[in-house]
Amino acid sequence: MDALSWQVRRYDRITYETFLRDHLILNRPLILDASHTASWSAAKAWRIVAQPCERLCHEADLNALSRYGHHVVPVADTSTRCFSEFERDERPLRKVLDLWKAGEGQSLYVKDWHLLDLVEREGRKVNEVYEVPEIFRDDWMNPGSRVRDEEFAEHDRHGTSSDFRFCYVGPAGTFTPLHRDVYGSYSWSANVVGRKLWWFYPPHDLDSVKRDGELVFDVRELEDEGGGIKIVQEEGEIIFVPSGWHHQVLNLDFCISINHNFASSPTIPYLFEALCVSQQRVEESISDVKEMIQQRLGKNGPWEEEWVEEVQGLLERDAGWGWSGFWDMIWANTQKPPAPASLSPPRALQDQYVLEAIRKYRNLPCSRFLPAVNEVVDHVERAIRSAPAD
Ligand SMILES: O=C(O)CCC(=O)C(=O)O
Repeated sequence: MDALSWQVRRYDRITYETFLRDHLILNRPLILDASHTASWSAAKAWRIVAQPCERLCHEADLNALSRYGHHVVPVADTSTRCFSEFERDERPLRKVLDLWKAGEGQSLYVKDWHLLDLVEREGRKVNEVYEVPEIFRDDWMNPGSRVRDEEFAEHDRHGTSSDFRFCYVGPAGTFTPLHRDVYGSYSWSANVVGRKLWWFYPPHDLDSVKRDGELVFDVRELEDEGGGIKIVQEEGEIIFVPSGWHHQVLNLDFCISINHNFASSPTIPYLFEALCVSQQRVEESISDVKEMIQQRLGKNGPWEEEWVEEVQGLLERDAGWGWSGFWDMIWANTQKPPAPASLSPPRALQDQYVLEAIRKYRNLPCSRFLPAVNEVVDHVERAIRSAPAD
């Protein structure tokens, strides 16, 4: 095993307090052992005992996945690179399963399949697949059944409750290139079948995985693989990926995994920072539009309002959300916490994260031109300040 792999602690049991203190707040990875998924329905339904085998190992039961054969899923061809990703298309899962059963399609990787959302839309419950481990229940990005709640839907005009719960299925050798997760979120990933090899690179230490100033696609192209933390995730284990950590993942066996991107109050500074970076990129990419608006309305005229609106619109399309979605998410989750107090940060700490984000947001020049967003921010602040102390 790699010399640095000790940096990823493995737990057979962990309390929420330890998870919060040593991993959420310090932003460090961890692994939960296979006992955390042993009772999942998928752990029983999707595995066949393989033989002969030196260790206890399983093969994927592709027939069990056939019940989802009608789901149209994203499929990456990991033998064909396309810019910073692989070539992708969408097809009914049935077609990919048929290829695999015939021993073909060994480079195809079903990625970002919204299995759990589709199961819910079909009127069933996600417990036919899994159960979210307790320490990950304070999840501000996947509000689950609250999406159907009218009050939440009112605060969901900008797609903040899009689904970030995925299933990944692919043969040995398929892989996910070097990347970090969307929005500055955390993620967790559970191997239901098979083992994966992970390479981790902490934030702010990425020179070793760059070539000509650009991040490499596949760290295996580099001498010493960029010196990252390399760790094997065994079948049944769950890995926690901290915010902003780059990672690459290789399927060592035929793998089926469940992955969530998630956020909670300790993620707010990372989400905030990531949104500022995305906004700056959008502003730079359409600086010509800014000049056009300024010419039309005059540099001393009311150009900023139109410019900010333009930037927020593009940000929502490009990055998936803007300030409106960010504050809607905070409002919704502070009003209706997704997890009980025992599985969430203490109220005072959560308030501290939110109030700091309010302070920073109000210092952004764009915030002067977003009256509807500011109304939500004012609501959030008022709710915190008027709440009785615990
Ligand atoms: O399992 C994979 O191929 C990728 C998983 C991943 O990158 C993640 O969960 O963040």
